[in-house]
Amino acid sequence: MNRFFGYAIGLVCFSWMAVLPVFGQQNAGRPNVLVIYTDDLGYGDLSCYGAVKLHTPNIDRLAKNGLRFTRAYTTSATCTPSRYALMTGQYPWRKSGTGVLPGDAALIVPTDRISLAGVFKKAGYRTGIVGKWHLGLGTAVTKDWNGEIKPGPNEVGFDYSFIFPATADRVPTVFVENNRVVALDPADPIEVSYKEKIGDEPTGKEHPHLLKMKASPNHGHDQTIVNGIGRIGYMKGGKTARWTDEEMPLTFLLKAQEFIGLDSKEPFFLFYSLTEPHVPRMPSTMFKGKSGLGFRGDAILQIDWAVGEILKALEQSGQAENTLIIFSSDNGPVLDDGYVDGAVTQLNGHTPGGELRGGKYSIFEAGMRVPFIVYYPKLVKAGISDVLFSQVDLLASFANFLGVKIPSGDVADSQNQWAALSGRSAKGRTSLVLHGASYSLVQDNWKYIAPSKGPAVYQLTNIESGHSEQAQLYDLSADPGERVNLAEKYPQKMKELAAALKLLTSGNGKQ
Ligand code: NG6
Ligand code: CA
Repeated sequence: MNRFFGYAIGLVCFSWMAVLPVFGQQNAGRPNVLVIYTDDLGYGDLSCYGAVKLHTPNIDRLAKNGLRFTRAYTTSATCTPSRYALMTGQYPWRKSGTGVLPGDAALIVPTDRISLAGVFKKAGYRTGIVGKWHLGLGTAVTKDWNGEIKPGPNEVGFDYSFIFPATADRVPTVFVENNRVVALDPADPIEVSYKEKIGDEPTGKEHPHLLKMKASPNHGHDQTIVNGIGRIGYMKGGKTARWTDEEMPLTFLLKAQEFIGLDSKEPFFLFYSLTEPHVPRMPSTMFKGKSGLGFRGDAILQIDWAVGEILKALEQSGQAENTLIIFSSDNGPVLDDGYVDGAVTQLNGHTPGGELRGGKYSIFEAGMRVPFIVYYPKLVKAGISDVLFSQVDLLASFANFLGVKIPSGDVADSQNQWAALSGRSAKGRTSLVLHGASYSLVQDNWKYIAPSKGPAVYQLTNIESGHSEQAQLYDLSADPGERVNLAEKYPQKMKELAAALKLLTSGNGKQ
C-alpha cells in the first residue's frame, strides 16, 4: 500500500471513529418523543389492562414490548386540570381558573415559564401538538376567531400546532393550525358565545328532530347543532371550517403522520392528543358498530387503529427504533357524559375502570389512575411497573433526561422520576396529591380522602364521586377498589395523612 493510500484510509477510519460515537450517543440520548394522550380512557378499557370485551392489539403491542405502569396517575379527574399539570409541572389547584374550560376561554398556561414542550425546544427538538388542546386561547374570552388567535400552543413551546380549541362537545368546532382557523371563509366569519344564543341556526333544544344523536337530558349538549350533534355553547359562521366528527380523528392522524414524516435533522417531540373516547362519540363509519359496545367501544377501537397507523408511519420513516412513546389518558372513564350513544345500554359487562372505583370527576381511583405505557425498547426494558408516578412528573423527568435546566421555581410540583419512568428504579414518588370531587393524598400504599360535601353519586353520569363527610382511608395494596374504609381502624395514619395533605395544599409544603 502506498503511503498516501494508507494515510487516507487511516484518516477516514479516524474520522469515522471520531464521528460514530458522538452520532451514536446523540441518537441514544435524544430519541424522538411521542406522547399519545387519549381523552377519558379508563384504566380497564384496554386488553393489556385486563379488558376482555375490547381487543386493542396495537396498544397491547406497546405494552408487551414496553413498560406498563399500574400506578400512574393524572393529577385530576377532568381534562383541563390534568393537561395543565402535564404542560406546566404544577398542580392545577395551585392556580384558580384551571377547571374544565369553556371553548372560548383565554390561555391558562403561563407564557413566561417553561412548559413540557419548552423543555424539548430547549433541548433542540422540533415540537408539535396535534389534537385536543383545552387549555384556552388568546388573552381574553372575547376574541376574534377570524384572525390570529394568540397566545396559544405556539406561544408555550410548540413550533407547530394543529388543534381544536376545547372539547369535541364544545363550540367552536373548528381546527386551528398555528393560531389560525383552518379553511375559514372570510365572508362567513365565526362568532362564539357561551352566554346567549347568537345567529339563527337551530339548537338541539329547540330542534331535537334535527339531531342524529340525541343529547341526554340535563347535560346541556343542546345548543348549536353541528354535524347533527348538539354542542355546549353557541356559534355562528365558519360553515366551511367546521369539522365533521367522523372525519376529525382521521385528520388528526394524518397531521400527526405528516409531522412525524417531516425530513429534519432534529428529533421531534409530538403531543398527539386524541379526542376519543370523549363525547360526542361519533366514530368514523368504518368503526361504527365494530365493538358491539356502542360508540364508546367503537371509539376505543378507533384509538387502537390510529396507534397502529402511527407505528407504521414511524417504521416507514425509519424512526421506529429511535422513538420513545408514551401512551396515556387525561382522566378516567365515563359512560353517559351527555349523549345517548349506547355506552350505557351496550356496556355488555365491560368495566371501563377495571377493578377501580369511581370514574371521571370522582376522587376514587378510577378518576385519575389511568393506562400509562412507556415504549422504547432501546432503553426501557419490557415489563410491568408498580411505582407511584404522576403525569405532572413528565416535565422534570424529561428535563433531567435531556439535560435541560429548569429555572428555579418554574415547576414546583414536577419531580424528576426519570429512573422510574425508564424502568431503572422500582421506587417512584412517595406521595401524590389527587384532585377530583375532593382532595386526596396517596402515600406509599395508603390513600386518604379529605371529607367533603356533595352527592355520593353524581346523578347525571351515575359515577360514585367519593364525597363523604367522613374521612376515608384505604390500603390500596390490599384494596385497590377502595371498599374498606380504615379511617377508624388507623386513626393515627389518618391524622398524619390529613395533616400532610393540608400542608401541601395550603402551599406551605413541598413533596
Ligand atoms: C362537563 C360536561 C361533559 C364534558 C366535560 C369535560 C356537562 C354537564 N358535562 O362539564 O360533557 O364536556 O365537562 O370533559 O356540561 S373533559 O374530559 O374535557 O374534562
Ligand atoms: Ca378528558
